Amino acid sequence: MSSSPSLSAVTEVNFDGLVGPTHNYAGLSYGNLASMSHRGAVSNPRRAALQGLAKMKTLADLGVPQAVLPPHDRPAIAALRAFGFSGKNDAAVLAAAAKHAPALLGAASSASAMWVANAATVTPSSDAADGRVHFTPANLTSKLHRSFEPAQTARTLRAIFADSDLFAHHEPVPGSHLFGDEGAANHTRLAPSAAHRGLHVYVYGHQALAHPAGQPRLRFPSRQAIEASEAVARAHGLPAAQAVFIPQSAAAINAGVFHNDVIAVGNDDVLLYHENAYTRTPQVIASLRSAYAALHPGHTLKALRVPARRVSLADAVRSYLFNSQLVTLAPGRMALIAPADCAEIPSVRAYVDDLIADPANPISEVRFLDLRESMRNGGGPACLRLRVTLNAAERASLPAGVWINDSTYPRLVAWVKKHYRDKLSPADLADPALLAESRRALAELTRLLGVGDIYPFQLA
Ligand code: SUG
Repeated sequence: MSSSPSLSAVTEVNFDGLVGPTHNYAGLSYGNLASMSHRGAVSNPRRAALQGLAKMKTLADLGVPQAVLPPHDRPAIAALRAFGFSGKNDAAVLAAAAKHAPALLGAASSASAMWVANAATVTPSSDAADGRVHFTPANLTSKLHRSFEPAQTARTLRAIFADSDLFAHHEPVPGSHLFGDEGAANHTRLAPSAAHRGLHVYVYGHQALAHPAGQPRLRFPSRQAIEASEAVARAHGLPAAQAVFIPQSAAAINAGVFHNDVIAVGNDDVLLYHENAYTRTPQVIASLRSAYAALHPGHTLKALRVPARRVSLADAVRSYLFNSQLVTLAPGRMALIAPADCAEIPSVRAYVDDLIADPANPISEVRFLDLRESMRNGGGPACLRLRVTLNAAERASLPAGVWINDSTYPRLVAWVKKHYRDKLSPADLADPALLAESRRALAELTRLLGVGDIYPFQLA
């Protein structure tokens, strides 16, 4: 396909979740080893938000279009009210929950909405039957604290992607926790470039409607049902030839791979994957190659296998190598945006050095970024971003304030420094001042970003 001006104007935009003021370590995610092992540690929300913003600026400076998604309001008073807590005002609801159900308050206070790879699944307009960009917020039913996110995610996405001629917004996939959907973290789009039609790869952990005897034997929960992924592809009007559904391996889930983006990363025509990522990985990769070749005759998928003898599953999870972002700098030239932890684990460092030096793949440079505040909760570079492929008209319709550039970046840094604490322990979540501070911060942020009135709270 030759690139006409309208096609070359199609680009992938990374929308990163801005870390919220209540970022803390509550040990809420069973099966996510980092979250489990940091339970009760003292966090630094200010540093977390600044680390996230620094990543956004690094990407923007590399010429990769970068935008931001605002945090959710936490503690989630509406969720506490739904659990029966009441009082004359929100501070009273908070006090009652802190006294009678501190664990529930912990879940209602998580800043987990920062990991926007789990916010939604997105289909670009070039792939959808009706020519609009489609969004389905993830239902996140597998974890209580994350199940509070979809309502705000829907409000935020509708406010930013507001033009209904260009954008279509769906309801989250319904059903119980059996039909878990964790969004783009279990989805990758492969294509010769952003402008080409994409092969959408959906990775699932279980089939909810299969007989219990047919379920994988798991130590940790599977968070994605194939039925949920199929529902999203169907609702978005994706042609059958452009959708592939592949099973995660039980070994990976049991090693702490709670999302596919902890064990594989795709970008354009490259898929970097661990050999133990899938059930029968060689057959899975062969099926991807043939679906890709059928969609794009004359093109080949560059599937880069990382052998377990180079990087063990345990080192993959510890380093979050596969949670790196792979970004296109120029046609045929990509950078790996990796967590700093990858540089410190010898097997992973050696593998990355070889990957960059190998002229047979387009990955020619690596940036190691310090995202330790988020990493301690199991959130690396790729968890923090939602990829939205947009053409020029779609980009032009967005509020200007959501883009990260030389004028918005310093404003957001100043905003974080003004509002965020540099220390937070789980006990601090009961502090009514934290609720008030967070709401003041978010109210100001909506003005900075120009996204309108997206939050349900009233300032006291
Ligand atoms: O859902 N951690 C998140 C991390 C999400 C990572 N996202 C991707 N892989 N795309 C989760 O497990 C921990 C919160 C706590 O324990 O306080 C948490 O929710």
